[in-house]
Amino acid sequence: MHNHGPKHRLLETKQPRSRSLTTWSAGKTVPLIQAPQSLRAPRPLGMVAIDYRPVCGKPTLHIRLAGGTMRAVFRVNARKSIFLILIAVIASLIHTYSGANEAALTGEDAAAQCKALRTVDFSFVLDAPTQINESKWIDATHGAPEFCQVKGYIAPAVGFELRLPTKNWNGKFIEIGCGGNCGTIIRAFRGAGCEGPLHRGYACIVSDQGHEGSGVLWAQNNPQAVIDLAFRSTHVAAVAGKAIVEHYYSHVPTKSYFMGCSGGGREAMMEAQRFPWDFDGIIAGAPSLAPPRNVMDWLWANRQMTDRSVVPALGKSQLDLVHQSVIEKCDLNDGVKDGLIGDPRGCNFDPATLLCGAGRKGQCLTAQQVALVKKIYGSPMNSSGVPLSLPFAMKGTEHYWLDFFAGPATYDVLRSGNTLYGLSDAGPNWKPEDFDFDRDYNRLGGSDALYSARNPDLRQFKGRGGKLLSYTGWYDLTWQLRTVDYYETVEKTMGGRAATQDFFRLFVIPGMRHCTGGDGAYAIDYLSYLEAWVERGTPPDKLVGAHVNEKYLEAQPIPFSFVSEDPQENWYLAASTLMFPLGPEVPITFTRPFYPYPTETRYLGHGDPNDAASFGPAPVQHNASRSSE
Ligand SMILES: [Ca+2]
Repeated sequence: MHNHGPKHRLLETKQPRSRSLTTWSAGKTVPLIQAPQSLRAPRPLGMVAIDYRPVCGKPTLHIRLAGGTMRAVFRVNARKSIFLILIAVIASLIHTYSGANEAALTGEDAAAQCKALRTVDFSFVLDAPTQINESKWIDATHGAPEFCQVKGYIAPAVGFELRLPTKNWNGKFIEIGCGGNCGTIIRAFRGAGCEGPLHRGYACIVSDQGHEGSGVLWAQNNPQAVIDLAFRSTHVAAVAGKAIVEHYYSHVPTKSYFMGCSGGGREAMMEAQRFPWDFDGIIAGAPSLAPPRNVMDWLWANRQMTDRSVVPALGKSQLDLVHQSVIEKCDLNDGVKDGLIGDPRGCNFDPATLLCGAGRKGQCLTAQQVALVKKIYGSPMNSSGVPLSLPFAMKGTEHYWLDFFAGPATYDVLRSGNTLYGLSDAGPNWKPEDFDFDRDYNRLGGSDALYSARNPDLRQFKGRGGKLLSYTGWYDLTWQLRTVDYYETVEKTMGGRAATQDFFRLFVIPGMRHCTGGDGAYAIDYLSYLEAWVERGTPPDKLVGAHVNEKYLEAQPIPFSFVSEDPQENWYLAASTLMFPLGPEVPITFTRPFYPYPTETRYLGHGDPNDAASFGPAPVQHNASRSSE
């Protein structure tokens, strides 16, 4: 059972709008529901189709305009043909121009059509029968554009909100991913949600991925809801969203995008792998590619930090010591001493150098603490020392360990994460302490088949012209190595680096935490780079990121109930609310360029190290995979 209230009766009460097509099935003619134009074929604007075909034995010129809305047939000689073709092209351009005007709904028309959406029957949408419960006009406020707010659900229970701009509709559609276990629509509208794309003129949709509320109780005895979270909700929201967009504007979107991070990054990869025709361009941020293994990895670090105790085995002062020692050792691996390290896999810091004893003055680590730090840097292992997964925590992340591995929210995240993604039959009384590293890793395969998005065969997505931009941070502290591993596997599958980078590029940002924030230049306008790639054919050879001034972040309201005593955590939360492109009011501390993986960024040796212009691409050090799973 689950908690969705009265929104499930759609299919019993609604009738298909059109029965104009029929097909043969099981010995009788059955109705085939007429899908909206977007589901059948794109309606080209200003298309001219010209061909010669004999009619009654005479050569005849056929001219067809705008997907069949006009048709002309002429029996002519060659000279007249050229004249008529010119006329047809001009007519085509006029059609295109008038189409663009038609798309710009304004004033009372827009408001009335918005309100009327609530009564439109979308139950006919193929694979995504949709009910609109509410359509409301929202006036422009505080610099935000006016829009039509549409709320509803896709059968049986994928709740969504769609925002339809009016005066500034750019003709495009975007879906924004959710995060964590989802279950809410509101969260995805903040910061990197629909607000930014709406400013740019996008029609923007986000779903709750098929359930409401936090926790995991909704998943119990509810396989449909599990499937919706796993992969279906993202697809049907795209299908339903496009159908509503087409109805409202009388045009199919010219381009469609998906953008998400973390759980939303997983949705992004799932789309590229399973529904490659949904989107022209996809942004997959810090994708949670293998949730069952991710939660086991996290649990490993938690187990080392807490060892089933309420007092972490490593305190803030020890972790700060380790962090500072790592930076001292490896700061120059990007060519500049600035407190940031580049690729941490090349950092050979040994925590044993901090062991208390003769020759070590000041702060130090006990032998047990040294062993713990090494274990946290390493892969989860069983008691025989066999690695069970990829390493989790990279060097340079130590100052975040206390909050992330042993903080107040960690326990609940691990409990719900393992119950849902890892051990789906663990039951409501299961505790993270119960996970057995000698047994339970071998129970993850069932959930993996549902939730994981690691298929490296992206031929269909590439073949339809799709572009995939993925990113993660070296300080992500979750599954950055799995993202790198996936990218490297795609290169092997798709025929090498060039054959991959012409449609899929990964950027690994030094010093960036999960999705955003941290010590690096984490503020990056990914959507603008993707638009340039998809719409103008300009691939992202280089991204430029910014590090936003902490004082500015401190002054931003944090739209979460959780406020930490550690200012770094609050800066991180505030960073997730930044909108792109960054406005001129946002103060920048430094900027830095990033190149498609595996190319690293390196200081040129001269110039202001706070300026991206002082950096360039380092020669690729390694072509072979450094990680495997
Ligand atoms: Ca450095």
